Amino acid sequence: MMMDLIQAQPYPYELPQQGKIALLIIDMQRDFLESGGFGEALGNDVSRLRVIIPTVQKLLAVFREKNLPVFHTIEGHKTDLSDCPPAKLKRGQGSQKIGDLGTMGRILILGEKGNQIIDELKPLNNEIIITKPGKGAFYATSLQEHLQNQQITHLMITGVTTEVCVQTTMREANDRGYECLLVEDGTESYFPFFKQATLEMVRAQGGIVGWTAHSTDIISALKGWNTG
Ligand code: C5J
Repeated sequence: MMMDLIQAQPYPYELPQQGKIALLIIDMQRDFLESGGFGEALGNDVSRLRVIIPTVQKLLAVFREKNLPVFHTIEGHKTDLSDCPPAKLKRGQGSQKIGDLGTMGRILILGEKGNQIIDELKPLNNEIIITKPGKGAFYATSLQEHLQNQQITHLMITGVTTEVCVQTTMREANDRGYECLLVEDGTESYFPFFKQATLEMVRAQGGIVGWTAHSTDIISALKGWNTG
């Protein structure tokens, strides 16, 4: 049987013959990509992350066109912060912390303006949004249950930031048996060195955490792929 492959590192990534592939878009929320949110409160230049928006839009369009599942995640906490461990609450040296009032509402709080996914990647009604209190998208969420219910075996991972929520999620997914592909130009960090290190780390040792690939190779393989 002919296998459908995506050019990837450390070697070609096989599209599933059985099972399904889903697109995971991690934390593309205003808190990290716009001024006045959590990213800026931690002292970062949030404009750095915006370069990946067109790439993620293109991938999203292909997944929608082919009727393949898409999951969005949002990092955020309940209004009373009961799901935020004191250690996380205390971290950071900026003047603003999680729960403080910023220019986009309370920082990193579910439902606030800053906590919404950016307009450019607005989820459709049939796309699941996973809200998460941690960095990994599996910790204290229903993601695993949704993936299992939909027989998803392969994950294409995008979003921010590469070395924090994206990498944590990819490692969690790898430990749960998913075949993970990190989209090189569909993820970004406030620190270029951290992004590069993460790409190299996950695909090292024969793909110890998974694969990495460029979006153009992914899109051309997906377009020619018969999903059955
Ligand atoms: C961070 C994230 N960096 N989405 N969150 O705190 O990577």
